[in-house]
Amino acid sequence: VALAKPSIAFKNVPSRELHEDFFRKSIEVIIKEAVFKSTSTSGKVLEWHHPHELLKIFDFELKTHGSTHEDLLRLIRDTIQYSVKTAHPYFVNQLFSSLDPYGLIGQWLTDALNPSVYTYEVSPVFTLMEEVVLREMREIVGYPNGNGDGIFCPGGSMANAYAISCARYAVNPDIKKSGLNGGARLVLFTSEDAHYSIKKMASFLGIGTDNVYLIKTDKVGKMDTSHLVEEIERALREGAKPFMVSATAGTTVYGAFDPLEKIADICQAYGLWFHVDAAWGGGVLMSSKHRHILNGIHRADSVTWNPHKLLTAPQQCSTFLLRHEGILSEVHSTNASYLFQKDKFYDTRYDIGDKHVQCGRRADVLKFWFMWKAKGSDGFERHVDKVFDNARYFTKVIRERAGFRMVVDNPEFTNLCFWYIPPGLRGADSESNFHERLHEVAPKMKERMMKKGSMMVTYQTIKGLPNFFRIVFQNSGLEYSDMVHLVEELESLGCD
Ligand code: ABU
Repeated sequence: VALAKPSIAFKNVPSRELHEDFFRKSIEVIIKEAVFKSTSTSGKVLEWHHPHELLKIFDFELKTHGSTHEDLLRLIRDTIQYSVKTAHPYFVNQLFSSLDPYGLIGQWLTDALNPSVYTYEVSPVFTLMEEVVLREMREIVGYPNGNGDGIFCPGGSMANAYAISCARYAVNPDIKKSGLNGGARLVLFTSEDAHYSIKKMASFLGIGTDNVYLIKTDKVGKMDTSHLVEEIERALREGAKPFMVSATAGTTVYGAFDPLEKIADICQAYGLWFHVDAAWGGGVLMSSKHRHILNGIHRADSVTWNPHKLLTAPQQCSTFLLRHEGILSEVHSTNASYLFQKDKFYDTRYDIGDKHVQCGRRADVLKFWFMWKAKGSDGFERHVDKVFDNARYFTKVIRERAGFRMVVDNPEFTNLCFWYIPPGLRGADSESNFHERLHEVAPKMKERMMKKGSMMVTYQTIKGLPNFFRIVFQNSGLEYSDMVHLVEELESLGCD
C-alpha cells in the first residue's frame, strides 16, 4: 500500500495495518450501503435537501488537520445517504441507471491500478484491451472485419467533438496548421432534436453555432431528409462549404432514430462526412431483434457509442469509432518527445495517446471489457431485449389507465414520453388555459416525488408542447411489477 511507504511516512500517517483496517471497513460500508441498500426497492431513491440545508447538515468544510478514520467512515456514510441512488430501480430519470456488479468491480480495479492510457509502457494491458474492444464494437457497427480506428473518450459530447474535428480535417487538412482563418465558411447539419453537444462542440472548435444548420424533425423526432437536402443546397448557394451531417440514433427526449440509409445516400451524393451520434442508441446493435432500427450505420464515417448508457457500464464509458484508419493521429498528434519517443525498444504504434486530445486518460475500457467477459455478447443481447420488452409493457399499462396520454404514440425505443392529466384536469381539454395548466403538472409532480424520494423521472417541453414526462428504461433488472409500481406512484403523486 503506497501510503505505508517511507516517502510519505509522516508521523501522523497510521501504519499499514490501520490502512488495511480502514480499507476493509470502507469497502464494507460501500458494499452494504451504496451497493445493496441503494439498489433495493425498500429504500428511497433520494433524501431531498435544498442546497442551503445540505450545506448545514453535511460536513463539506476542509480543515488544517486531517480527520480520523472514524470521521472518514462517517463521511462515507453521509455521502451515500445524501446522494441520489442512481442504481435504484425507480431512478428512471436519465439515459443511464442501474448498477452492474462486474462493471463496478472493473471500475474499482481500474482505480486501484490507476493507469493512464497513453503509452504501451505505462498501460500494456489496457492498450491491448482497448484495441480488442474497439475492434469488436466496429464489427458490430458493421465495418468490414472491424477495420478502422477508435478511442475511448471522456463522454459522448467529446466523442461528437472528435467527429467534427475529423470531418473538418477531411475537408481541409491545412486547418490543423493554419487554423480556420480565411477559409470557406464550414457548415454542418444535424436535426433540431439532436444532442446539444453538436452545437456546443461546433462553437468549441471554431465552427460557430450559426454554422450548425438545424434540420426539421417529423412528429416522432426523425430527421426530415428533404429539409436536409434543402439546407445543404442553401449552404451551397450562400457560398459556404457543407462538410458534415451528424445523424442521431436515439435522440435524448423521444429516443428517435434518424433514417440512416437515406442520410448516408445524401452524404455520399454531396461528399459530406457522415457521423452517427449513437451515444444512447448504439447498444441496440447488440440485439439481433432490434438492431434494424440502426440500418445504415455501417455506412457512417464515424460513430459515437456510449456503453455507459444502454449497456449499463459504469460512468463513464464512451467511444468514438471510425471506418478510417490513421485520421485520428493525423488530426491530433503533436509528437511530444517526452512521451511518444520513436526510438523506444518496442512497437511504438501501441503508444496510442497522441491520437487523443487529452494527455492523461482513465482506462474506461476495463469495466466494459470485464462486463463483456462476464455476460458475453448474448448477455448484452438479453439485456437489451428485456429493456425493450419492459418499455412495451409500460406503454401498454399506461394506455389502459385514465389520465395518461402518450406524446409519441408508438415509441421506437425505451424512452417513453407522456403527459399525466390529474383527475382535476380531466375533461378540461377544450378550456382555453388547458395547456398552461397541464404545463404546470409535471414540475409539481416532480417536486413531490423528489421530496418523497419515491422515484425520479424527468420532464421537459420541446417544440412548445406542455411539459411532459420522459421515462427511460435501461435497467434490465426491472420486472413488470416495477412498471405497475411506477405507474401507480405517478397516479398517487398526481392524485388531485
Ligand atoms: N447525454 C445526454 C444525457 C441526458 C439525459 O440523461 O437525459
